[in-house]
Formats: sequence, structure tokens, C-alpha cells
Amino acid sequence: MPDVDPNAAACGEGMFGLDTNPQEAGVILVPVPFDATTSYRPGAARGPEAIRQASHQIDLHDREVGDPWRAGIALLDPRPEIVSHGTIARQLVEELRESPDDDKLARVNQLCAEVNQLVAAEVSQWLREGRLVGTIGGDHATALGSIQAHAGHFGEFGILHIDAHADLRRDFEGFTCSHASIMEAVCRDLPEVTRLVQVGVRDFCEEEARRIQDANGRIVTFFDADMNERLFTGATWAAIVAEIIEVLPQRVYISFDIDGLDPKLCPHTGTPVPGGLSFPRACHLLRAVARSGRHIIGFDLVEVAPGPDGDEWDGNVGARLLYKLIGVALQSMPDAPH
Ligand SMILES: [Mn+2]
Repeated sequence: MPDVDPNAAACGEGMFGLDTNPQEAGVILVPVPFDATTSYRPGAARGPEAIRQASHQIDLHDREVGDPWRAGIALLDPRPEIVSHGTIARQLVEELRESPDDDKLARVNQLCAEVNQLVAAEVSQWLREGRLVGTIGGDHATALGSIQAHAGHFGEFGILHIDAHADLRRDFEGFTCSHASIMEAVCRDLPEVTRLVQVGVRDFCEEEARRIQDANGRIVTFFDADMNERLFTGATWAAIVAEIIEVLPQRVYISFDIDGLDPKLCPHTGTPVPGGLSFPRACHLLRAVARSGRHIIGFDLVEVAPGPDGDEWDGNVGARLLYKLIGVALQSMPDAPH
């Protein structure tokens, strides 16, 4: 157990004020400060740092998830190549939006592919050492390498995908790895992902709606409008959560786009949409997954973006959600006391 006083104010500089050495941590957090293809409003590249800074005000003892800090939580340093790739790619994307250029587009796609490979290699290495690994984006495309690594390590699993968007576009602005097509890439390239369960979706195109319909049950989407219609006419959140859990396989990877929450909780995220989950509803859902006996094998938290003037609210919500994600994943481990 790390040498920490959970009742004292945060004293370390690491995530949640912990300065756990990665070699001694049960939980490894991989930051991916990269958001090259964000279409509307960039900023998610600064997400990991915003979450780290805001995390210092969080109490380490949590009513819902107990004491996840006891497992040891270590935030890795961002890979310098990811940072430099992001700077180059963002510049190229800005030029592309001025005038299309096939060579520049190919270069951006190559940079994104290299970031994926770096993330996949890093996550795989820690999974082989038996750690719980969480990836912190970055835009949603940064989750792909993490999901690939979990597929390589665990074999078959399902994804619980909380998001305002379906992320099932075949190709978005010519980018092969866009935040808007990440789950399409996952479904196309990773047969290990036996089911994609989407929650909170409220912004999608006709092609994506057809993609869901034609997936023969591999993609199950709990649309925000449908859930609200039921809640407004007397259904309970617990009943809807039970239906979500029922379609999840035994092993679950959670991909959490912060914009799945009410945008009041993430006002600076790249593509906010009205509606979405409240914080307590999201926490109830996460806890229910762990309580159901399913094994949460890993997770990502993406699209958290700080305000331009140092507004820390998005980071604050992101840090609290991150602590819950770590907590439920630890609770769900096959050998964890329930
Ligand atoms: Mn989204």
C-alpha cells in the first residue's frame, strides 16, 4: 500500500496527489494528449493535465467506491512523440481545412496510426504485468490503441460506450482514425469485441442509425431520447440500467466520452450536445456493472477539455469520474472483495 495519509490535503504532484511509482502501482494511467482531428473545438489534448491538476482536491475516501488509492495509482508521463505528433498533425489539419491536399491528409493519417501503435504498445506492456490500465485522452480516437491492447490481452469482451455520439461514421473528413469513427474502426477491425453497448447517444447520422440496425445485435444503443421518454413516463433508472447490464458480456471495457454526460458537466468538451447523463446516474450505472459480477478489464476517459481561461470545472468533473472508474474496475476484479 502506498505511504499516504488519506485524510490530509493532497501533497504529491501525481494524479489524486499520489506519487506512486509505476513499478509499485496496481493501476496505471496512460495519458494521450492528442486531439488532431477534433472537428469542432479542440482542447482535449490538454485533458490529462487538466484532470491531474483538478484531481488534487479530491478526497481519497469515496462513499461509492471505497479506497481505490490503496491499490496504488500512477499516472505515466506523456510520451514526447505523442505530444510532437499532435503538434504536427494539428497544424496539418488546419492547413487541410483551408485547402484539401492528399499528401497532407495521408501524413495526418500516418501520425494518428503511429500514436495508436504507441498507445497500444504501452498499454499492452502494463497489461502483461497484470496491472489495471486506464487511458486518458485526448479525443476519442486515442482510445483505439487501448482497446486494441485489451483485445490482444484478454480475447473476447464487450464495450460499454458512454457518449453523446455513436462514433460509427465510416470515414469522417477523410481521416481514417477520427473521433467520429472510432467505434466503427473497433467493430470493423476487432472481432474480439463481441458487443458494443452504447448509452446516452443523441447525435448521429442516418448512416450510423443504419449501421446499428444492421449489426445483428452486435451493437446495442440506448439512445438518450428513448431513455428519457421512459424515465418521464414512470420507468426507473435502475430498470434501464438492468437492461444495459443484461446485454453486456462477462468481460467489459468501458469507453467513457465525457460528452455522454450533461454538457453542464463538461462545457468545454469538443462537441457538446444537450441532454445526457447526470453524474449520479452515470455513477449508478458504473457501480451496477461491478455489482453484477462482470469483470471491468480496463477503461478510457476521453474528450475532457479545460476552459480556455483556466476554468477547472471540466477537469474537476473528469477527475471525479476517473476516480469512480478506477474504483469500480478494482471492485469488479475477479478476486476483489465485494
Ligand atoms: Mn462524443
